[in-house]
Parts: sequence; C-alpha cells; structure tokens
Amino acid sequence: MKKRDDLTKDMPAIPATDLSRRRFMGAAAMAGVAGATGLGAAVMSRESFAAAAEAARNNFIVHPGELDEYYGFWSGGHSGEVRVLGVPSMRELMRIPVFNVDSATGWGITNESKDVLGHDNTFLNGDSHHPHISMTDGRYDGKYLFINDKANSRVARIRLDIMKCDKITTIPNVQAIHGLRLQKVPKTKYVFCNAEYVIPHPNDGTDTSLESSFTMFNAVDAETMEVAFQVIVDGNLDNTDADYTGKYACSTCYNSEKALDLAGTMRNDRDWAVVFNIERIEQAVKNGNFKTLGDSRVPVLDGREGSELTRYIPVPKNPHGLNTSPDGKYFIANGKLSPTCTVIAIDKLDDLFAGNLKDARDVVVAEPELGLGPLHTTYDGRGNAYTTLFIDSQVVKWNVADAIKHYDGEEVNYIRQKLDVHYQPGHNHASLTESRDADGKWLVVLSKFSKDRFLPVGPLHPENDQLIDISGEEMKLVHDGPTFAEPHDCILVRRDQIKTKKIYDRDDPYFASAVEQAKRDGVTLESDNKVIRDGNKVRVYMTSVAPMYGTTEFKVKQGDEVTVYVSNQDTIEDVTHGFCMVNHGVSMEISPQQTSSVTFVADRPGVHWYYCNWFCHALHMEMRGRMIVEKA
Ligand code: CUK
Ligand code: CUA
Ligand code: CA
Repeated sequence: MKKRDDLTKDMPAIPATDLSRRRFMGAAAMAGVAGATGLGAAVMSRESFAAAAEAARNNFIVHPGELDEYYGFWSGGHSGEVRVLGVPSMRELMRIPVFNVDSATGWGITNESKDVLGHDNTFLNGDSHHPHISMTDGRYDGKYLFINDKANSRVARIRLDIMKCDKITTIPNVQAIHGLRLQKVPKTKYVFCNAEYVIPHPNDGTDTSLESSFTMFNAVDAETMEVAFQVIVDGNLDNTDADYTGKYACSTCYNSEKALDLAGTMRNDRDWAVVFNIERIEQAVKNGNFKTLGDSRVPVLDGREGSELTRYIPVPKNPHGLNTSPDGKYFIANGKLSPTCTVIAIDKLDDLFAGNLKDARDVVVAEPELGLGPLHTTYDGRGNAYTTLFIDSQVVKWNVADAIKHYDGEEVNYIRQKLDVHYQPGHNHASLTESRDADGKWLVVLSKFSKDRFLPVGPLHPENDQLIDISGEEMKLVHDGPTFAEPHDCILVRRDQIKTKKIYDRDDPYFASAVEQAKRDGVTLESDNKVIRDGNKVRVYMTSVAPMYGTTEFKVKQGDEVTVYVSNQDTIEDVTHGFCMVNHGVSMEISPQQTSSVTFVADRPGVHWYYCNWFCHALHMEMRGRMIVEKA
C-alpha cells in the first residue's frame, strides 16, 4: 500500500476555488470548522485514483433475471417507511410501510395494520432513521428488523419472513427516539434506543426549566417489544451501538452543554460518549433500585455522572455516529465538529467501571485526524475503517491499527485513501459490517445532496446513495442511486441470511384477530362467503380466487359499520389480490393464503362498486362486485 506522501507527491493540490460544489455549507461555517481544527487542505483527487484504479473487482452488474448477492434495508427517513433494495444492483425490491400510510397494501387502513399502529391512528407520519437486524452470537439471524421513529418516539419491528411490520412500541417519558442499535451477543435481547431531547419531568406545564429536564437511554425487549428499562443521563443522546460481549452499549452526546441555542451546543471542545453497563443495569432492576415516572411502570434508573451504571468518556466535539468494529475491539465515536474519530478500547471498560483508571480518557487508544465533518464509520473486516466526511464530501479509508500506532507516537500514516462522494454523505455502510461476518465487499454511502448528478426534478432533489467497491486496496465508485426522502441509514445482509415465505401460512399471527372473529361467527374463512349482522355492525366474509370474489354482491343498511374480510384462496406464488371500495377510502392487499380486513361506515345509500386493485389475472378488471346500501 502506498503511503500518503507517495500518493500526494505528484498530485495537484485542489485549489480553494474548487469548492463550489460544497457551497451547501455556509462559507463561514466551513471556515469556522476548518479554523477550529487546523486541518490541512491536502486531499487526494478523484483523478489520481482513476489513474491508479484497477478493473472492478466486484461485479456490480446484475443482468436481467439474475439475483443480487445482498439484501439492503434502507430507512425511509421522514417518508416513514423501510425500503428493500438488492445490492449490488441497487434495484428497489419492496417498500415496507411502517410509520406512514400506504394505499397499495392498505397499511394504516386495514384492521391488521391498525392492530399494530393503534386503532386511533393518531400519527400518520414518522421519521425512520436506523434499521438494524436481529442477531444471534454477533451474526445476523434474519428474524427481525428494528427501526426507530424520531418524529413520534416509537420503535417498530419488522418480521423479515413476511417483510411486514408486526409491532410498534411508543417509548414513554421521552421525546424523539434517534440512535438505535441491537444487543449483538449472546443474542438480540434488547433494542437499545436513545431519546435525543431533554424534557422536564413531569412534563405537564408546571415546570419547563432546563434544570428539571433530562433524557434517557432506553432498552426494549426484542421479543415482547415492551420497554425493559430507561436510564437517565447527563446532556443529551445521539447515536449508539453495542459491543460483542453483551456487557456494554455506548452512546454519543453532542449537547453536554445542555444548551438551547445552536452556539451553546458548540461551546465545549469536548462532549462525551457515555458507556452503559448492561449487567449492572439489569442487576439494579432486579434489586428494585429504580423509580417510575408518571403513569408508566417502566423501571427508570439514574445513570448521571457518578452513577455505577455509566461512565462518561470525554470526546471531541459534538460527536455523532458511534460504531463498533466487527472484531469487537473498539467503539468509534465520530467527531462531526472535530476532524477526528475517537477510538475507545472496549477491553479497557472493565477497568474503567472498576475504578482502576485515573482518567476516563485512558480508554482512548487513538484519535486520528480524518477530515472535515466525520459522521459515521463502517468497517471491512480487514482492519480498515471508512468514515464519511460530511463537509469534505468524501469517504476516508483508514487503518485502525495504524491509527493506534500513530497515537502512541509512531511515525505511521493511517490514511489509506480519500474518495469524493456526491455530495455531503451521512451514513455509510459496508456489507455485513455490524456483525462478525463483515466481508469488506461493498460500501454504500448515503449522500444527502445529489445536486447535478441526475435529471432535474424541481426544487426538491433526490438523495444519492452511491455504491463503492471496497474489495480491493482502493475504493472504487461504481453506481449512483437516487433515493427519495430520506434514507439515513441502511444495512446489508447476505441473501442466504434472510428466509422469506412465498405464501402465507393460514395460521400466521399477522391476521390472527380476523381468524378469531371468524371463529366466533362460526365462519370458515377458507370457504365461506357470508354476511353476519351484529346490531349495526356487519361482517362480510368473502374468499377470493383469481379472478373472482366469492361474494359479488352484498347488502347493508345506511349507517352500518361494515367490516370486509377477504381470504385469498390462491396458493400460487405472486397471485396477490386487492380489495378497493370505491369512494370509501378503502384499499388493501391480500396475498396468497392471507386474510385481510377493513372496517368502514356505509354512510351513503345506493350502489357502491368494489374491485380488485392488484393485477392478478387476465380478467383482473372483471374481478369486482357491488355493495348495496339501503336507505335508513
Ligand atoms: S443520523 Cu442521519 S446522517 Cu439519524 Cu443516523 Cu447520522
Ligand atoms: Cu384479483 Cu386483481
Ligand atoms: Ca457540544
């Protein structure tokens, strides 16, 4: 591998005027950050690497009919959904509605989805950031994907066998769930999630002062989706990750200042990363050493400075991402307003908690200077880290062991390469990087701005998710992928690590409440086409077999509350039906062997057509029927 000096020697320095594409950041803010850091301007240009680049080592072209090697799960940001992509083709395979409403599948409309979302359907929006896949012994087990909703302080679970959301939990006593990661070892027992903003307790308007405000680190039980405990912290909380022993989780705090104003949040040169001792927290819960807040019965523990449950490690400055290396050795905090990443040795944390270290900073084993605006770091499993530089619009590849040597005073260059990305990257994610299986093949960089990379589509631009081949010595950009608002993060999983169902099992818990209601009504969902009246509630049971509903006409009375249950009797993969009641806001998916149900009020007398809205057959247009509403 070439040293940085060799690489930069015959390379023209990038003139200061060549910063036009970086005008997104105010010049003043750039100068401020650069000035504060004193970082030199030497970066490696794309051209110099093009000259050195070898042919693509990974094959990123996936021909028609061929399958991708990896599943990618993308958060959908403030669209509230989760998207499934194939990697390396970057083809979008599916969307999984979660914190949103979706007219194709009926998410937010059907009873099955309301069982998950809540029947009051209070929140139609969401802001999903961090998708993570459940693990057993530090490896993705393909069972669940968890994701946070910053907008409404929720955590959702997606069953990966059917790729549907099956549970949503609202975290009590906090506002804005942001960072989310999973316990890796021995398995994902907890979903760790950070609440970002401090709020007063009680938050009932009696006291709105900062003095009585705090925020909490939360753990959700991955199986029951109940909140297991909450830990009060100093400052605020941004991102988080867990270790490979099951003992520790670590979160960044950018607002140690507890400031309300922007300038105030940047006052301190160092904020901190806070480490949570999961064993001690569990023990404290067991011993009853907790309180509760308000109506919630969740155990609340005090993890503020001085607590035995936490340790605060000073790190520079407004840190953002927190990423565990796949060898299990390090937590790495990304500096954001500092050009550095802070490497925390996990094997020193026992000593830190035991009180054997003079200074919490003794657990820091490296603090490499990487460039401007480090946000997130990912790993190739070969000892290299890849950090996004938001302000520089680059990904920097660096060697962790060399950074540690450098910190110890050795003359060694830890920077391996800097690659321009387009533009302003947030998260990046290498294949299998959050597990022991990190394979260093692909790197996805989620760039917040696309600017000139695509056909213009008006003032609102797509983002640009770029695919980079990292299988060789040098990173090689191979693909631009426009995405709609706003994937913050993604996770790449080998395709054999996910096992999906081709059709539903009839006893799938996803529609268990419909099955139970049918049982109470003496209806066999698989064969009966029946209308059951129960006061002014009417339950219409029908089957569907392409291209026919079992019921092509039913009668109700004006004002009836009608629930339609459709049970798809097709057993052929891919023959999904729909049910759409015209002018009633009713639309849903019924996949093979699935039962779906929807409830609405038949408030207008007359004839109302319903039809199948998933193309299922040559006679799909003919798959329809009439609801006749008699005048009251
Ligand atoms: S955060 Cu968005 S770029 Cu919510 Cu993971 Cu860093
Ligand atoms: Cu059934 Cu279209
Ligand atoms: Ca700060």
